Amino acid sequence: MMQLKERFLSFLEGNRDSRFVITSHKNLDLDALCCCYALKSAFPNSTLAYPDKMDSPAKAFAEKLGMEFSELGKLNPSDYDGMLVVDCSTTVLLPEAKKWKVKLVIDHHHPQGEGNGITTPLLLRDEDAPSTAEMLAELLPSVSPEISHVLAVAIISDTARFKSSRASTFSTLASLLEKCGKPYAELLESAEPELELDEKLFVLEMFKKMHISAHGGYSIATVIVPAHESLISSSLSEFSDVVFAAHWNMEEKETRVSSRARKHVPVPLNEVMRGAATELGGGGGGHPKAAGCSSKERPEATLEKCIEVFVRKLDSSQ
Ligand SMILES: [Mn+2]
Repeated sequence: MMQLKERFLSFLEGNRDSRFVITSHKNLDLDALCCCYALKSAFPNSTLAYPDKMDSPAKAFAEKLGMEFSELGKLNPSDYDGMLVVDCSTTVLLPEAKKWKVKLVIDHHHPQGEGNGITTPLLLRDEDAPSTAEMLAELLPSVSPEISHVLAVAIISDTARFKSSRASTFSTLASLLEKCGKPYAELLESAEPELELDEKLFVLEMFKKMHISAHGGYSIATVIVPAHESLISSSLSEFSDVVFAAHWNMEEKETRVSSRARKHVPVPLNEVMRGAATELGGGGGGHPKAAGCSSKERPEATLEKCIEVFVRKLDSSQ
């Protein structure tokens, strides 16, 4: 981490006043949103942008703090000194990066597939960091009370309330909490806002549509959903050991899968997603307990493949 910090600080020294666009992956989550915002504190002339949309916790928090984000597609690369990317290092989740000169990438995800990496002269990656926010708390030379607030919310959210954490997650969070002076309960409400009634009803409807199986002592739930596949997979994984939720994306003519595993499941889902995607002509990756993939096959065939790859990897691990 020390070496990453030196590289970050020397980049900062030469580029502090530059006009960058700071952005992250599609469907901005809290870690992505908050890291963009926190990074701008070090590059104050920069513009914040999102590639397509924000998920609902990110949207609510951006509104609460009055964060201003532009639509990335409406910005012209020639008006800026380049792009900085946080919480993402793959063009699968940020295709626009190909049109920009990306000067810096800060990410905690495992690289996703051959040839999909965002091209940049400075890649700061820490795969052991449970959130990019934890990396930024360490990298930034100074962190104001407001930025402490923002990074703390991102850490609580991206660790799924500390399901993925390490010792420094707690010490970093403790110091951020002290600096921002906010009660933990308020940060938790921002990190995990209560769902709207229609969202809750939608999740409950999807429970009725799921298929249930078991293999090697683990329950597997699969479901085809009309939207919100990551909300559904994380909701179902409150109970099922493994979940695959698939959604057919009409525009892209592809299936998107969101998968989750409970903490005792020995097979890393990012490997399952990468394996399934490779066999189905798509991209895949993520984290061991939360991953996703795209596929050119229909949802039914894609889910079958996900289960097949999971079972194969489970059998070879047992
Ligand atoms: Mn993240």
